[in-house]
Amino acid sequence: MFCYQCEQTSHNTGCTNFGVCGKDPDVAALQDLIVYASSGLAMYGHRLRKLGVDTPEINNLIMESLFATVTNVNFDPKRLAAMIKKQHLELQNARNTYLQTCQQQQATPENLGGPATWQMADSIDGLIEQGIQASVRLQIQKHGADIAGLKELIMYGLKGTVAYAHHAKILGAEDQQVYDKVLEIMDFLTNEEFAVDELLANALAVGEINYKVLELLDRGHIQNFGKPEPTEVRIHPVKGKAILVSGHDLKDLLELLKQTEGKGVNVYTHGEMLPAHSYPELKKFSHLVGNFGGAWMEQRKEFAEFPGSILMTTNCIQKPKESYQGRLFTSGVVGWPGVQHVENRDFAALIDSALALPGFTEDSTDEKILVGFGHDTVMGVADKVVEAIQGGHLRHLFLIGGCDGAESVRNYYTDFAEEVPEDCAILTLGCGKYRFNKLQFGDIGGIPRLLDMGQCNDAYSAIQVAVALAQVFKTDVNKLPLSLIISWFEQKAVCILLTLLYLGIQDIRIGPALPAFITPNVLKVLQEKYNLMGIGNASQDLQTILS
Ligand code: SF4
Ligand code: SF3
Repeated sequence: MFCYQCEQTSHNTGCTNFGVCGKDPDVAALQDLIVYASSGLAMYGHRLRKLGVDTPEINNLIMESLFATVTNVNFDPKRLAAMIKKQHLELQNARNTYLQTCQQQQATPENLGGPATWQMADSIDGLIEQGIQASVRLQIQKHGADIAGLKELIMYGLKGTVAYAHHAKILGAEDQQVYDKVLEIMDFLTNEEFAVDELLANALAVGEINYKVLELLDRGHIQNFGKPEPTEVRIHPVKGKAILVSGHDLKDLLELLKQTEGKGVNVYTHGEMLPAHSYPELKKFSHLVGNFGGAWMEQRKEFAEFPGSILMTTNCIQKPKESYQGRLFTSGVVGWPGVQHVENRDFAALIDSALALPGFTEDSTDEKILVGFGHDTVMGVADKVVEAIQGGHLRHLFLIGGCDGAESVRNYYTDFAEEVPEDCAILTLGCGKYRFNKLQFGDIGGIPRLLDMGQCNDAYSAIQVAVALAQVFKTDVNKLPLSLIISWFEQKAVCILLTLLYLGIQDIRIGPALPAFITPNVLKVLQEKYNLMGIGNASQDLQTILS
């Protein structure tokens, strides 16, 4: 196997024997084959769209299957193989539709090769062998590290984008332009030869389309759950039966809250579910009692300690410990072999499991943290923020956030947040916030110094606030007293980075390690164009920014 798509990749070069995430070589091969088959679907999909044919099945399948290959989403070979079968069937349909449409429109069909002609092997071993033939390693051998790395930058960005598009679609927010552009870019990646400029332009095109998707998702969240509002969230448990919900899918949470109403079970959020407490349509359920634990990489310890059943709705799942595997459930595209999977949001088995478990036997302290600073809330106090900046009371804003991960070097983000001077404020989002969101930051003239904007996708809110401030100050976002200190881990962070670059945002600090797929040559280009840089030492970086 060869995989270098996430930040924790082995030796920061690539996982070759076994994934640091727990992905074994067979699963890695199946995921590579899924990407390959998705490319074949995109080749036909893109051409069908040019001929005016709608391709909803292709779009849905690409979203679902690429999402399954995002880090820490689906490790279940059976579910992955079933997905591959679905892809193969759809590929045959797409091929037939393409040929028929060409005939009807008296157009000459293109003689497509590569993934468009893929014929599925008839055994799991055969699929694994086909996956090995689709490995990134062969791309590196064929095109060299720079070109292959840029191709993967685009593909990983697309994986993040379609994962967010999948979230948005669940909430009824879609845009045909997004699907068309995804097909077009994936088709482009099936070319035989590439120029660096052309690849960079496509990477920015992913950023552009992802910006649209983030907006769709923001709209979907607000339409379904109301506008996030500042809300205090309890971070210690209360006595009673308990269910813990992790991941990003707020629709799953809503349905679970409905199905648990009046059943005597308390629901807790974990990881990226924390922002749920700020949405009116979710917080209205009194049995959504609080948050338990921190970011994803704490789950093996925290899930073991949690005395109820647990639902993992999206990334990031880790190899379950035996102690809690039997009370862990997955939904959506998430999968782990042997873990019960919830279909169609029917949470009966999960609820029964929680009722049969002891739950918390006593109340803990009612310490709380504040969440819910989406763009509307922050814009609502924009005049105060502007006044504070103009009056010299608010010197600088730092966006510190993104993903979290297990490495101790990620303490950089805690150190940085702790050292931010008292006349500066912090915006945060994603699961990276758990590094410092339980610390006391106080306020500046009534504006909290730590503003939690939500999930990683709520980077959209941060961008909206930056754009609005730039308008007020009649300047460019890059000239605002605002710095971005981003922690990345998986491919959702890659598409957000591409969106920030597409928007022309400069001087971003990213870490803890730079992506292994960005080679020194490519990094040089990004440094020259955007002054993109790695993180260094927290105190020194802070000093440099403020001086
Ligand atoms: Fe390694 Fe990350 Fe790939 Fe897992 S997803 S195999 S940890 S690079
Ligand atoms: Fe976290 Fe996995 Fe990325 Fe949504 S839950 S930010 S790492």
